Amino acid sequence: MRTQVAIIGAGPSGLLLGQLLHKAGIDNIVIERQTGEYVLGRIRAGILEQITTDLLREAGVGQRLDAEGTVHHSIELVFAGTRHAIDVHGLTGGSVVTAYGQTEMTRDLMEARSAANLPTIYEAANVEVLDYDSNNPRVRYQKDGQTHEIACDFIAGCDGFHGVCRASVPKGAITEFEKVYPFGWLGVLADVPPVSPHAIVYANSERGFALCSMRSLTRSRYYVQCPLDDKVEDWSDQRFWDELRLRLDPEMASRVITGPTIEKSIAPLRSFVAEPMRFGRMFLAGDAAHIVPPTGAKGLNLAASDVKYLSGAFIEYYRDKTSAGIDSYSERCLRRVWKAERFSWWLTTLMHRFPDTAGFGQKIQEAELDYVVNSEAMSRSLAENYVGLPLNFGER
Ligand code: FAS
Ligand code: PHB
Repeated sequence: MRTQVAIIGAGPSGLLLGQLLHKAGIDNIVIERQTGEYVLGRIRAGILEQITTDLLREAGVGQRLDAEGTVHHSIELVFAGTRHAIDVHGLTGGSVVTAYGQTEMTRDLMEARSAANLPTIYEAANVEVLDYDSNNPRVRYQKDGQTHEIACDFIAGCDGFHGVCRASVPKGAITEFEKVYPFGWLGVLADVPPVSPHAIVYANSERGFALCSMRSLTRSRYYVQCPLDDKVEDWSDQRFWDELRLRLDPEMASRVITGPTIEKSIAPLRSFVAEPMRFGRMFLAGDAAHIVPPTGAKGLNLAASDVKYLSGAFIEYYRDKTSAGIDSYSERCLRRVWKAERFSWWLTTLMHRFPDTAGFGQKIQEAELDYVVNSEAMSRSLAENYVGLPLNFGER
């Protein structure tokens, strides 16, 4: 087989890239090690920046997003038993975020790819990326007992944190930066109305962090900070709902509508960046290159901005016969990635209880919270990072 761009991974990065390339007339094949159902079964992100929603519309998959997505104009910070609204829309001159589950975004992209009859290899085993530092890269995989090979012009490594692409780069050619946080997030999905349908709520209580989000007006998404060694089976539904309420202000706690959870999982929190994001004719995008703690709702949105840069680079290469976009891809992505890493680290540090933070550290956190909600400059800084910095931010 031969294609112009071989995309490894059928998560949001891979599918969005495939759809944008298809619309530009660039042939691509997506190679995924799991089944499509497995990919859809992973419950993850839910808050989309304007750049992401615009890109989904550009890719021609924005219909359900526009019909079912919920636009948020503000967020709320809860600490010391009091709720403080941050008017994100007003502080950023009109920018907003949209609540629309990653699962639904992935489903829309899968359906569009299937409708266009684009080649997608699911359940591909032992995927290898070969000769990506030559002009003739190849992808090899096994399926149905056969070994297959795809010749291509470029490889897009959209295969997530545990993928094969970054792992295939010689250690001396890549630099990895990592910070692991001393706690995890226990997340639940429940078919109950969200306690706060118009604002995402972030709570810092003496018992730990909690987050109130949603997927629709009838489906809620909640998280509580938990010890890294907790297991999902340690948490009954009742224990979760009781703990969530204890971490919110009393008025909001009294309004939480509980019900049976339909998904419950614990995710570790880490900050991670691999540099560079290009290796010859192989390009990393999304979680393959970087991970953020989900506090700032940046993971999925960073994947989308990588794909925006990468799809534009490929389009320039084939249409305008220039490699300028390809050559600047890694630097442009990393400028944006590190600012999102900073914001996600900052908001995680502001809103969580750290096991080793007592006394002075706790007082500093309380002072920072008080400063953020009472300083327009700090609230604006939070707001402009939350909605996503412009793609050309800081570019001269
Ligand atoms: P993904 O990991 O989504 O997709 C990579 C794909 O590549 C997968 O389908 C995988 O099966 C495939 N793959 C891997 N190795 C392969 C191989 N060798 N060959 C072929 N295919 C291979 N972000 C937020 O903004 N908010 C959140 O609340 C949030 N919660 C999260 C919770 C969890 C548990 C995790 C893990 C992440 C969370 N994220 C969150 C971040 C998440 O949404 C990612 O940013 C997003 O999935 C990135 O998409 P991709 O880059 O496509 O990577
Ligand atoms: C979510 O809805 O999953 C979500 C919302 C806001 C965050 C993280 C996750 O900061």
